[in-house]
Amino acid sequence: LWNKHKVKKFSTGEEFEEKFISHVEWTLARSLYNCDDLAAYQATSQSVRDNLVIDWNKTQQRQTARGGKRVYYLSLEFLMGRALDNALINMRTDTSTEDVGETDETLTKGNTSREMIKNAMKELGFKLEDILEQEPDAALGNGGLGRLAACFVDSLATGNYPAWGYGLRYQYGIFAQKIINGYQVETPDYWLNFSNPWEIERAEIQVPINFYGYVDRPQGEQSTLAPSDWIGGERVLAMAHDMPIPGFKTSTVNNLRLWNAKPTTEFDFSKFNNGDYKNSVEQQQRAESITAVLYPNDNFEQGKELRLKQQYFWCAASLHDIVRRFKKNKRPWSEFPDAIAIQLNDTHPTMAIVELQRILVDLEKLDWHKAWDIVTKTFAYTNHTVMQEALEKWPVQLLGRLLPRHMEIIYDINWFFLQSVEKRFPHDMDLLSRVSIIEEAAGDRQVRMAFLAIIGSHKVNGVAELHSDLIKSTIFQDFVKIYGANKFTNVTNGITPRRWLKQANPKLAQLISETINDPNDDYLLDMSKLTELSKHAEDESFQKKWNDVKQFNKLRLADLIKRLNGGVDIIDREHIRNTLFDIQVKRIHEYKRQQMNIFGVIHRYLEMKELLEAGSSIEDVAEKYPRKVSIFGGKSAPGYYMAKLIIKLVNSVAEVVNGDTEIQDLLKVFFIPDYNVSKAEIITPASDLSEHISTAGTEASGTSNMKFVMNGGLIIGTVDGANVEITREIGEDNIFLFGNLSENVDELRYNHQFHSSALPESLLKVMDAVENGAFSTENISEFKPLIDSIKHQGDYYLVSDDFESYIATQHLVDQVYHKEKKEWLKKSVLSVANVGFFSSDRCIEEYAETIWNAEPVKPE
Ligand code: 26W
Repeated sequence: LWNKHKVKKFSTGEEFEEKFISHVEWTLARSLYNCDDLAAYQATSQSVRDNLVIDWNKTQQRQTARGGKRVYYLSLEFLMGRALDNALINMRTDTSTEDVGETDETLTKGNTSREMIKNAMKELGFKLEDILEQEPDAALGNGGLGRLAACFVDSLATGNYPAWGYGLRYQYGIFAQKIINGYQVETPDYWLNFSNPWEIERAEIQVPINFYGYVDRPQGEQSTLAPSDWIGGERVLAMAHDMPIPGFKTSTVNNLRLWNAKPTTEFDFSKFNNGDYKNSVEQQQRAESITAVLYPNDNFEQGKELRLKQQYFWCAASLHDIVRRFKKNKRPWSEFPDAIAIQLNDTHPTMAIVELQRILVDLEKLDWHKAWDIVTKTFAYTNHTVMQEALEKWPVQLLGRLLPRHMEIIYDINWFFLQSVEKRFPHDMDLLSRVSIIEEAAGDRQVRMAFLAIIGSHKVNGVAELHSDLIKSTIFQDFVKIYGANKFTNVTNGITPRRWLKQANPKLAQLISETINDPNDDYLLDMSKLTELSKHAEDESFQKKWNDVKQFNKLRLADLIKRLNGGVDIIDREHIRNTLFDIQVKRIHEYKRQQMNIFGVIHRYLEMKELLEAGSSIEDVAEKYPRKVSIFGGKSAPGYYMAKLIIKLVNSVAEVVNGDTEIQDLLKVFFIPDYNVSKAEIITPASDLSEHISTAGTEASGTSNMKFVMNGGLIIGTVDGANVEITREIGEDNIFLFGNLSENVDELRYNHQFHSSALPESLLKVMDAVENGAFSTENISEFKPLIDSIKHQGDYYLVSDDFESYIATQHLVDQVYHKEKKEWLKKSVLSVANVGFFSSDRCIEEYAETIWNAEPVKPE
């Protein structure tokens, strides 16, 4: 009977329209007469979701039936952005005849399912572009780490890997950034305001999670290694919400499971007896606070109890879910690591290691050592930062109170680990205290989560070659000595070309598919096909088309900037072809050195003014400082004073420069408020030049550098993170590198501390202007802390050491862009031609082969 009434996917425009209308009428309970763009977005998404759900169900059945190894990606952040356009691009409407009766030939082509829906929407009276704009970003992440997780789930589905993502369903994503009077102001991102058509609530999947309480052991049992009972003191429920993750050109639809905290319905007799009804309701409501809000820090650890609660809540729910699925197959526990690989996205999910050990020992009664063997074979850990202030540490006291049994287990893990170290390196007390999971600092003892993650994993990887080398020679040096170098490996980050090329830059995608004769967009699955473009790099008529696409995208960004600037246009559209768009968008952080960028802008402005004062004509000025728009964007952590000051300085400089009629539009500065994924899709394709200028050795990888290159933008950058491999792939002639190398950073810092070396003239000039209030609005010494950090506090990020080579390289950029346009365009084409390595598909394949040992499960 089930077969007779099989649900059907829509596969024609006609069928889509039918679906759409029924969702308007039934799901939304509206009529076509009062269906606005928002309702149309909802109904379209529901219709598309229906198709995905059919494939999603089949994918899960297939993956279960084939019984291969499953991969679980644990990430506290998934910065997904919008889902609808992505689904339209990835979705197959061309299922086999078995599914839909007849196949519509036209639907198998690259673009057509999106085109088909666009046309159908038009017939229904809607414009697809407007409908797409209705969707709020799913902004459940801070920056690079969260967006990486989002690119990974896309590539995992595209590569047909049986893989799920596990995360938290925050009610508030990363805050929305308002710029008021030049300052960042944070406002809550209540993204679930309208119902979210992309999530499927699994009310049947509820996992009880405990906190606090105490540990109990059978009478007479002294050893913490023995199965123990943890009697929790507070209990909440984790409820699953699933998001379908469609692969590109495959019917594989994977799952992203996000947990939501809910109160239990358990009855608290003590409260009842006290007659304290109101208090017991309040206690219940507290449960929901666990998944209320994403912590808005990037690369800075605060150590708040609620954050640890979030982490354990999520790890415990996910592990419970994974173990439940494993147990259905009744395989022996020893086969757990053959069935399951769990990847830890940074140290945030490290408690999953301890939780699995607890499940195996306390609940499943496995011998401690057998259990530990299973645990270490299951987990692998990715490190994303070497910055000390970002390394997670939890006070023993706090962890022991919140999770008493886990604290015991951590002590035992540490005990066995230190014993093994002692055996191999006898009498080295220094080594033991350096590698101990417990840091014995004066007063408060802390659990070092990165060390626990290393000890509990079989592989540890960094995210770019330089970074992976650095972690081996610095923060994890002792562990290389203990475990050998093979435990440590590199998987260079990547980005999904579906979103970051096809979706963000449809014009470029079209030009590419025409030029390399790939009408079905197969290059999006095999980016090595792009090398074909090299042939055309110097072809003038091709260069013109290439440049036209860039101009189109720059105009699109100019429109966005105008809108964000209250309708006031600051970009001279007539000269847009000869205006260099110089963009730096990423989280605001001292190590990323937005301050150096804005100092460079100030330097340029002062030089222009000086030339004018000395009697130069504006044409002469333009000769040396041709047209440029300097664009910034990014959020600061709410409590990060210096980063917020940098934002204020950028806005103050913008006000002065943009209002100065003497320089006649030769230089403009704009800070894009509320930088997010959907804005990045407009911004990235529009860059001529983007800035990736972190102090060498501080940016683990960077991924926006890859996005800009994939869109034909050139890079000005330091020899840091993935910039190194970008240079290797696209050729050193096609990137503007500058600055000191990471191997010299320690010495330079040392010099700043102990010798007061003279700062470069160019930088002094800039700092003088800032100090003299040239850009101050409120009080003259407003920006003093930014100057002091360089002049008097050791210039930790080495702005003064790199400034001159930065300015010189910017000058070179101007010359090539304005005087050697053909050269510029050639570099741009060659960049795209050789960017293939940075597809997250390559990256996922490396994880699968070298870390997970997992195989794709392809649909028939
Ligand atoms: C606990 C506070 C906290 C929050 C987030 C510490 C650390 C983080 C992240 C690990 C920071 C982060 O996003 N790192 C970035 O990860 C990207 C993806 O690998 C890299 O491209 C960036 O270089 C790195 O800064």
